[in-house]
Amino acid sequence: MDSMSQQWRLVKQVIRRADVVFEVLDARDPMATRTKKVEAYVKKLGKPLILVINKSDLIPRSVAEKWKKVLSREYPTIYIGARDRLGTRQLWKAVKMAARGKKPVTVAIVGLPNVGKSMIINVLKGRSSAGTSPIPGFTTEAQTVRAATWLKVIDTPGIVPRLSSEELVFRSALRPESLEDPLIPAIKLIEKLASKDPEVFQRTYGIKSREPLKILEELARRRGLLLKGGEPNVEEAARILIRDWQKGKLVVYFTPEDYGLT
Ligand SMILES: Nc1nc2c(ncn2[C@@H]2O[C@H](COP(=O)(O)OP(=O)(O)OP(=O)(O)O)[C@@H](O)[C@H]2O)c(=O)[nH]1
Ligand SMILES: [Mg+2]
Repeated sequence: MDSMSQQWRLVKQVIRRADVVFEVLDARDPMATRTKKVEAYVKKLGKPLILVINKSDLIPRSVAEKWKKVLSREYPTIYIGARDRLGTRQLWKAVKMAARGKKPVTVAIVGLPNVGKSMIINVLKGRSSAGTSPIPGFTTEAQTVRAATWLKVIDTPGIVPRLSSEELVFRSALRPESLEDPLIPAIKLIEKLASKDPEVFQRTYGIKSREPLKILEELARRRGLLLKGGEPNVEEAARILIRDWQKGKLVVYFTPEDYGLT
């Protein structure tokens, strides 16, 4: 059995133990970071599911509102910024609403790697109790935390969807070190980000070029990443760029309109 099905088995176990499931999404592209498999499983069990758009500090509030409106047609949806403790009240309200007066209540926190599940656990707990990291795949086991006398929350490892490495890189779900060839995924990422915001590399790195390979070459030169012959180490630059996207240093976001939703 590969590790992906092991993680999924573990997440399913946690969902079965929970009364309520919070599916955490990345505000920069909530649609792309949904896991339909999770949603279908929770639905099958007849348990309430709440969509929690996290990292909303990275997008304009108006866009967060639009996503909330669109996604609320399917599931109750809130947006928060767990790192900066934004929307903590909404989070607690959602817990209470979904619990429907049931006490004690157990909430499972699930979603892709790196969306901020462990950070949300810490918000509910009121202090750091789950380890967080910019490296996707950080949490490897389910961890139950008592956030209130009546509330248990369960942190889970990120679910890695079965997608190409390009698609996983775009979802910040893959460690760039694990890529044998980071170049193609990085180029695809540059193209995708530039298609939404052509200025992003100028803004973030001060690099004017709009050509993916040139951007990587320039990034490598500026970081002093040179190969023996003096050529820029574009592979290392590719890893840096992927990491900067994962860390939210490169800021580009997608809107419901990009999905034909209004
Ligand atoms: N900008 C921003 N970054 C956040 C927010 N919440 C979490 N992060 C960052 O996102 C990264 C991942 O956070 P975690 O809580 O470790 O994510 P996770 O979903 O538990 O990840 P795995 O354990 O790998 O599945 C960390 O570097 C956090 O600092 C947020 O609200 N805004
Ligand atoms: Mg985690």
